[in-house]
Amino acid sequence: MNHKLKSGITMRFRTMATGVLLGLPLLASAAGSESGGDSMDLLMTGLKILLLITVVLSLNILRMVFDLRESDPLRNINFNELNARIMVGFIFIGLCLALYFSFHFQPLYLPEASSEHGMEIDKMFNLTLLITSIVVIITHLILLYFVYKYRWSDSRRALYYHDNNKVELMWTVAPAIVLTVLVLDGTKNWNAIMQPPPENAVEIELTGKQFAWNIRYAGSDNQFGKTNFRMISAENELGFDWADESGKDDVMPGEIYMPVNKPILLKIRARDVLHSVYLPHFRVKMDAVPGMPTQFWFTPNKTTKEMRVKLNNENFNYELACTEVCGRGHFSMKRNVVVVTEEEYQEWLRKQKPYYKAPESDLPVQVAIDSTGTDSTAIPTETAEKSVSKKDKIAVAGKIKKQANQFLSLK
Ligand SMILES: [Cu+2]
Repeated sequence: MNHKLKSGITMRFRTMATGVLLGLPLLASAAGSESGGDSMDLLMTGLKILLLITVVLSLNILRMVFDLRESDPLRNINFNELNARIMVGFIFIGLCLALYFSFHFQPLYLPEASSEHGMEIDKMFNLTLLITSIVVIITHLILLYFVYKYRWSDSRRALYYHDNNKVELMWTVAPAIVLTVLVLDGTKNWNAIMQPPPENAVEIELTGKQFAWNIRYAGSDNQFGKTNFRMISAENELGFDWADESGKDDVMPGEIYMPVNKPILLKIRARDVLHSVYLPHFRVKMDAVPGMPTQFWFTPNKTTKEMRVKLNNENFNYELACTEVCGRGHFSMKRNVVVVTEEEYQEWLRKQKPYYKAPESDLPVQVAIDSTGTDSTAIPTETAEKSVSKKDKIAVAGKIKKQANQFLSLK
């Protein structure tokens, strides 16, 4: 029997068998994790394993038949040539698909930037994408060429080539320069975002909790009230310390309102676990860390109305999402964001009611005034008691006594 042919078949068979044997435990574990330990699923896993063993044994028999006949139906194929071509096709098609899909899925990329620094960040992203795309395409084309050109050949021996300092210097220095330019550009943008906000910034506090965002505005005094986590309760979401007067006008609306073209300072906190503030349209993303307040300032430059016209979508809304998987209800951590003109913002702010609710005893006595201007309902309790005459009291007592006797006689 042709020794070369036999060893060829054996090699192919061994590769196949190794693949199957490596795949078996993986398949079994995958089936196991899906089933959740059900006996029916266990049976199915067993059957799958049996099926695989049957396939392996059948292949083994097939190999023995080839050995006995001393023939290989695939003997006319030059696998070395075929592999080289498949490799070229694989990389080339992969590259084309990558390019195609990067354009095809463009509508799913980040939405158009609606903040000043957002536009700078987009420029940075696009520049990085352009440079890296060019590098990927060129290096892959070179890879394609060399893979094919230096495919295995009987007539060629590999050359021992240790190193080339010139080439190594080139491919170290060139990316270093490009990366330095990109990083410097990024640092410039980062510094612009991280510098202290302008004096006139509108402050909004966002507190993440499982699973909602608490939004707080400082109210008319422009000062957030003190909070203390020990005071958190169902009625006191943020743990306001009501001894601090500046907290009594703080408002906690269900939506975020922001005036356009004005710096907004987000003060970010978390009540329980890590959350993350994400305002994709404004290119804002900052973690909310329990016990460590963070902040981010930016300037929105398109109102919600403008965006609705621009996108031709009546229902468009900016949104705040949580982008740190913070637990089961993570998906529900969403809030509407509305960007309006300065006048509309002030009007909205005036309508907001403070979060503080005075305890019952602190409430001023509600007094109804009739048309004559005299107080018709306010009767001080002491006087009211006196106004019930002795005669009335005796009548009521008699009635109760009569009812009691009736009840007893029934028994
Ligand atoms: Cu969250």
